[in-house]
Amino acid sequence: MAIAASELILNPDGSVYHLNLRPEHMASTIITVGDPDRVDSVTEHFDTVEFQTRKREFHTQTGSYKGKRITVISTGIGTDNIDIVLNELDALVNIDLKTRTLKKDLTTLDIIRIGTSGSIQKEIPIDTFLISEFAAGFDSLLHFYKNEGIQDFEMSEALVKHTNWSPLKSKPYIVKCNTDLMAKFSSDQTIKGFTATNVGFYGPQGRVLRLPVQDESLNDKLAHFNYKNRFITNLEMETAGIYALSTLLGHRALSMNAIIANRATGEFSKNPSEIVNALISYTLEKLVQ
Ligand code: R1P
Repeated sequence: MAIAASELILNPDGSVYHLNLRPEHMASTIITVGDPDRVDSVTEHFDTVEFQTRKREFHTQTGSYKGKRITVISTGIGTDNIDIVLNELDALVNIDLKTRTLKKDLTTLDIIRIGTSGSIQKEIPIDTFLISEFAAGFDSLLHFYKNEGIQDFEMSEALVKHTNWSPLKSKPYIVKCNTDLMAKFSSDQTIKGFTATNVGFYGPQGRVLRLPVQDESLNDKLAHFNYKNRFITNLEMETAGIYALSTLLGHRALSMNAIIANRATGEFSKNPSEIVNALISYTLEKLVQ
């Protein structure tokens, strides 16, 4: 059955609605970044850039690094954008856009996020590389999809109990990275982490400017959550959504975080772009090894 024009929206040139991409524009290895300007910071290392486009917060360039074809795309901030990016990237490879029908042979994408993040553990200093082994989504994205078998319900229950999680907030979902990618990108330069993906930057992450928060000890409780010796290490705003939808769609995903802040000590990196650029170089090298 063909997918209706209202459900899979295409632009007049045949590209997908938000990303402005046609299938020939994308590689099967994707790097996602939050900041649209970070796309250039990645592709400045490339041998060639064959294509680029930009619409809203979605800036895309495809090119090659040491002979490997890679697409770099910005997602903007938040898992609401991840819903758009993951579904449209998947449609580009797994739906025939002419007939609007699912392809018989599905393509698996490798999706690597290069993001910035704040540590909530004193022991995880600023200017380190952290790979998210697990992610806890405090947004509700996964709850909108049928998702049997991909969440760790037991760990989620333990987190709800430990934090006395308000039932007015959506229940955290806990998902995992692709372990083959984690092995490929890990080294003595990286630490393995458990990332909390939050729905906002200020109140949801415990930053108080003028507005008091519902639970002012949430970050502290998160930092002390210990589930079978797993500790929540850092906060950001996309990883859980990427892991959740990649797993549901059959893609492989990994989130690499440049730790630019330490919320426990109050420190912020003196040169955040240096650590982000170092993580970009590290990730690109690992991709071609
Ligand atoms: C907040 O400043 C943004 O920075 C982090 C958060 O996840 C959020 O998107 O990641 P990026 O630097 O990749 O955008």
